[in-house]
Amino acid sequence: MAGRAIDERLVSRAIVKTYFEELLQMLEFDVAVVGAGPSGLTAAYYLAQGGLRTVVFERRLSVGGGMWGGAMMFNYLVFQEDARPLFETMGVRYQEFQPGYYVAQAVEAVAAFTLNACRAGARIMNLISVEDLVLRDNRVSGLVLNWTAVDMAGMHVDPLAVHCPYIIDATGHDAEVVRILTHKNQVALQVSGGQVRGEKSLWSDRGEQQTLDYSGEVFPGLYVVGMAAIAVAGGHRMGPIFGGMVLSGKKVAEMIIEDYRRRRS
Ligand code: 48F
Repeated sequence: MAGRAIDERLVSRAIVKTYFEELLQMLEFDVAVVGAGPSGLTAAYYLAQGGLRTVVFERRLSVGGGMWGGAMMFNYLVFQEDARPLFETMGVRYQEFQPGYYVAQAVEAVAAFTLNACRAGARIMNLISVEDLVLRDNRVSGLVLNWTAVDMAGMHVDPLAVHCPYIIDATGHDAEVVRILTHKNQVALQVSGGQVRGEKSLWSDRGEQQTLDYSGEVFPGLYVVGMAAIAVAGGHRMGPIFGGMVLSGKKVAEMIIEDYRRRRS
């Protein structure tokens, strides 16, 4: 190639220096979103838009969670009227299939939600797994992180901890963060029964409404969105319709922004 010769040492230096300078800034921030599926990416977008320092931790190499595959690998997703403004905000193209039923390409939706979250200022850290929480004075106040590769290899390597006053469990069907909290600490959640109830079988209409209703704070500092909200409160799964997922992320982002501003005023 014409121009200066490429120095591979500079390529390495650019990556290492930029990553670790940023990581140092990220030891303390405002909101952690665990999981980069549709609900987590939406929450991250609105939180960052609202001016909160937001970091998304995603275990896998790829973001998007369960959004890529549509349903049974037919890679279209469906959303309903209430969610149409949100998909428009994200710039996702769609078609009306029947009045009130819209279809969009799953891959385009993942790309659009991801780009919007990044451009709004959220930092997405992939390949990092959340393995525990920081718990202080009956409030969740941080996360314990490790490389997913360490986890997969079963290596005995200690994790790192970061501090943040708000944490969102957007880990999907397993509600992993909430389960870690209750499993390790014998605490009661702010939901009926005080414990994770587990999701019920598919009922799309009811599940969509429950996704919104059950999204919120379940323990001081810990919020649930998307399928994690359904799993914690014992709602119905809804299948490949995504309106409830994204509206749930928006709802919780707005709750956190309001609480954050109230505490600082
Ligand atoms: O499963 P996922 O897409 O969650 P969601 O936002 O959306 C659910 C829908 O995709 C679909 C559905 C609705 O129609 O039923 O399933 O509720 O994304 C969850 C993400 O969290 C990551 C996981 O890899 C996935 O990308 N994740 C799970 N546990 C951890 C994690 C963890 N401990 N640390 C980091 N990331």
